[in-house]
Amino acid sequence: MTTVLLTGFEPFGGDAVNPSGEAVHLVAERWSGPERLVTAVLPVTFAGAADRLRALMAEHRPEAVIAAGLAGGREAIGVERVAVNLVDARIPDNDGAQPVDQPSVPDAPPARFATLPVKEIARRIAAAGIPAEVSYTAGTFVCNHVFSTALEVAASGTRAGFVHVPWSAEHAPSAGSATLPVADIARALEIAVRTSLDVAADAAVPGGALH
Ligand code: PCA
Repeated sequence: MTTVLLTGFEPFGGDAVNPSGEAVHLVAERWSGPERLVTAVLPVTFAGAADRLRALMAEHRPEAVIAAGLAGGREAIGVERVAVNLVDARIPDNDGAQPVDQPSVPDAPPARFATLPVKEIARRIAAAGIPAEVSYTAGTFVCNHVFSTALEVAASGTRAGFVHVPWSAEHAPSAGSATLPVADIARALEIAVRTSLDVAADAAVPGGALH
């Protein structure tokens, strides 16, 4: 049976909740197949997150892997295209570790591209009325580290990618923060999963960023 792995993250950086983890729970609750969906919430630690992802991929051998995380301040769902092979932590992780200027995956290329149909995923999420865009940086913190790891492990054929989500409306850090309802975040992740399973080639439409 086809298996897809969807992960979110625990809270970090002083936030009480992480909408990526909450949304992953919602997706799991209402998943009706026919594929098998495996979900997990990863620790926001350099030492733990990548190991956990590697273990999950080894155990479940998914055809597709989508990791999701919070990008507080963003206004749209960001379907990440580029994983840079760099760890440079601007804040400590949940272990208190703050590694600087290290490769995410030793002896791997400087960057890798997501192997999901990123433009089509963003297009379908936007068509569902949820703001979405292709993003060209997943940062250099734990999310990018997990994204790089997923692409390293998936080099053998699994499709893999990363989706950054805004703060949830239910747990906005302050009035005026850019947010989305957690139900919309969950819907966006569902669309990302469905599109990754159903669409082999990405939409050949102009994208990119001017700056
Ligand atoms: N966001 C952080 C780490 C965990 C998360 O949800 C990031 O973007 O790296």
